[in-house]
Amino acid sequence: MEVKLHQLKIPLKTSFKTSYGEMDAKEFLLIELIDCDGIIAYGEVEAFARPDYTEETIETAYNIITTFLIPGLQNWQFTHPQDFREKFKWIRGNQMAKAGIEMALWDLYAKKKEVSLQELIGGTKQKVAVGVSLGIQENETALLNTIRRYVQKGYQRVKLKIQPGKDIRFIAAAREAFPNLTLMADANSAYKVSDIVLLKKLDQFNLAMIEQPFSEKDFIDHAELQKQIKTAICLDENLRSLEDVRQAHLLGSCKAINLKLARVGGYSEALDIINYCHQNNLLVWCGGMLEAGIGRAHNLLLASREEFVFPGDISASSRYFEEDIICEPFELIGDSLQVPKGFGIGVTLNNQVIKRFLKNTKTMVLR
Ligand code: OSB
Ligand code: MG
Repeated sequence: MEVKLHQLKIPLKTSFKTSYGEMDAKEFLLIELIDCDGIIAYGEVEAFARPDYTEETIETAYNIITTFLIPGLQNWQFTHPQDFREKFKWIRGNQMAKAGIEMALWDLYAKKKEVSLQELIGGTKQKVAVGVSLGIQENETALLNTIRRYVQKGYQRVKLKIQPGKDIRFIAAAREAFPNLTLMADANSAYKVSDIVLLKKLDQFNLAMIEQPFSEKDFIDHAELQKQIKTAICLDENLRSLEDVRQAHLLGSCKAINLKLARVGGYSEALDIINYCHQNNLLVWCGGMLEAGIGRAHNLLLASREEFVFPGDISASSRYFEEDIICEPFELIGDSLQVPKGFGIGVTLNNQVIKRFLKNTKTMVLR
């Protein structure tokens, strides 16, 4: 088997601002596995350039992949992609590095079996209703204009990033202008327990949920806030595994789960989390990492499972990019995206676009 790690950097159409920082390009690793029969499979490593969302960066992921994961695949009698998680359990953390390789192995396995990856992971929907995540805007007018643009495109669920000073007034303005829109807020850990009084004011705006108000290590303060408000709290940064989801549930820290393949180390853990949420009445929905086409396709396949009833952060390719890296960019039809068909992941690389944004490729050969 041969593994190619492509380092890409694609400019975003507009910069994306959260409570922790601003991004104007999507930098990531594209994983290409080529097996002995010439079958090609794909994964995407979603770690960002800076360790500000989680601890991982592109560089740390590159290191874990080239030093441990790829060499660890040498001589491995790979029977099912589900075995990947157990084999590399000894590597602590580094979920995004693991997820990039694991999702490519699932694609490879599906292509070898000549089935769709969607079928393999239990997805059934042909199309998936999606939402959009909007970065923090300069002022309320800019925010309302931005929301309006996306609503006109068809999005019916809008997530607004918030931070101290750009919260209550922004959300109030959005709710007033769009009384029936499914709205939610995401703080990316920007608040402290002393902000509970302020956060409780968000309860009046009929938000679908409030995502990750407190620290990425905190379960206790989230539980306290959840006790005091009727709006569902959703956790994101905290949840790296099924065990984290279980703790959050048992402590009452949230009612909703933002599930990202990248953040939990891939499909095996994600599927266990979906089952747990389904059995325990937690709303599970698919989050996003400004994925390029390969990561976006993997997200969509996952979100095509019946358990996903709340629209995910899986917007059309054109939300972030002038051009996507796949030949079948995702386009909004109504409020939905079409799930790719065909063996494996169901999308193919647009080599012209890739060439334009490629910084480097490393090839590793396994025997
Ligand atoms: O908190 O969900 C988040 C993007 C980068 C890092 C964290 C988050 C996000 C988003 C955007 O909200 C989701 C997307 O559109 O891909
Ligand atoms: Mg979030």
